[in-house]
Amino acid sequence: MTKPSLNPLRLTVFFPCYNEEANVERTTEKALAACRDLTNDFEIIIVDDGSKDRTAKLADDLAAKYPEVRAVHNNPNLGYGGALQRGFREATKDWVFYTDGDGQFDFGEIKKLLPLLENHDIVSAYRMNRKDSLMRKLNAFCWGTLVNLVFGLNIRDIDCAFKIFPRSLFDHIQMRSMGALIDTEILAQSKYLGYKIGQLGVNHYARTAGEQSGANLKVIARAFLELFRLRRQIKATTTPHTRQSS
Ligand SMILES: Nc1nc2c(ncn2[C@@H]2O[C@H](COP(=O)(O)OP(=O)(O)OP(=O)(O)O)[C@@H](O)[C@H]2O)c(=O)[nH]1
Ligand SMILES: [Mg+2]
Repeated sequence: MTKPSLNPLRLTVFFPCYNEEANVERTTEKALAACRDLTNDFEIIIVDDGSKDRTAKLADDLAAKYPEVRAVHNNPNLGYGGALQRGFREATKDWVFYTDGDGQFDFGEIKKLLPLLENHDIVSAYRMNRKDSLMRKLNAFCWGTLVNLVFGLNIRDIDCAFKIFPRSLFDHIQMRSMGALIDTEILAQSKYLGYKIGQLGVNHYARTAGEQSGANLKVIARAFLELFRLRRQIKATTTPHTRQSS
C-alpha cells in the first residue's frame, strides 16, 4: 500500500453515539478543538446510532453550526459495530481516527499517535489507566488473550476506542461485525494483509454522563458468535501477506 501523507494531514475524526444527549455537544467541541490544533483539512462525523433520546437532533444542530461537522444516522440502531462501519464508510479524508462519543478519551492525544505513523500503517492505542470495574477489566483481559491467540495478533487492548487508520484500508477489508468484534475484525484482516500496527498508551476517563451499556450479556454473547464466524471468514477469504509483528 502507499501510505498517505502526514504533512499536510487530511483527517476524518468520527465517534459513535447511542443515547449520548448528555455528551454529544461536549464531545464534538473537544473534537473540533483538537482537530483545529492538528490541521486545516479535517472533517468530524457524528454517527448517531438510532438514539432514542435527543442525540440525533443535537447532532444535526452541531452539523448546522459547524461546517466541519457532519451528522449521519443509523436508523434503527445497528449496534456498536454497525456504527463504526458507518463511520469508516462515510470518511472522506486520507486518515480516519475514531473514538467513543461519551467523553472517556481525550481527543488531544490524537497528536501522540501521529509520530508512530512514520513507521507503522495503523496505530491502536491501549488504556493506561482503564476506568472500569475489576470484573470488567478481568473479562477484557480474558477476551483479549483469546482473540490474540485465535488471530495470531499481539494487541494489548484490542477494543480500545482510540485508533487511526489509512482510509484506503477500508477498500481492502470486509466489515460484517455489528457488535463489539468490529475492532478485532478490522485489525485481524489488516494484519493478514501485512499492515504494520503500532501501539501506544492513552488516558481513559470515567463516564461522567449517560448510561453504561458496553458490557451487557447481549453484547458479550454476540461477540462470541461473531468471533467464530470471523475465524471462518478470514481463513476462507483473506490471502495471507507477509506477516509482520506489531
Ligand atoms: N452500547 C452501545 N454503544 C453504542 C451503540 N452504538 C453506538 N454506541 C456508542 O459506542 C460508544 C461505546 O459504547 P459504551 O456504552 O460507552 O461502551 P464502553 O465505553 O465500553 O462502556 P461504558 O461507557 O462503561 O458503558 C459510545 O460512544 C456509545 O454511544 C450501541 O448500539 N450500543
Ligand atoms: Mg464508554
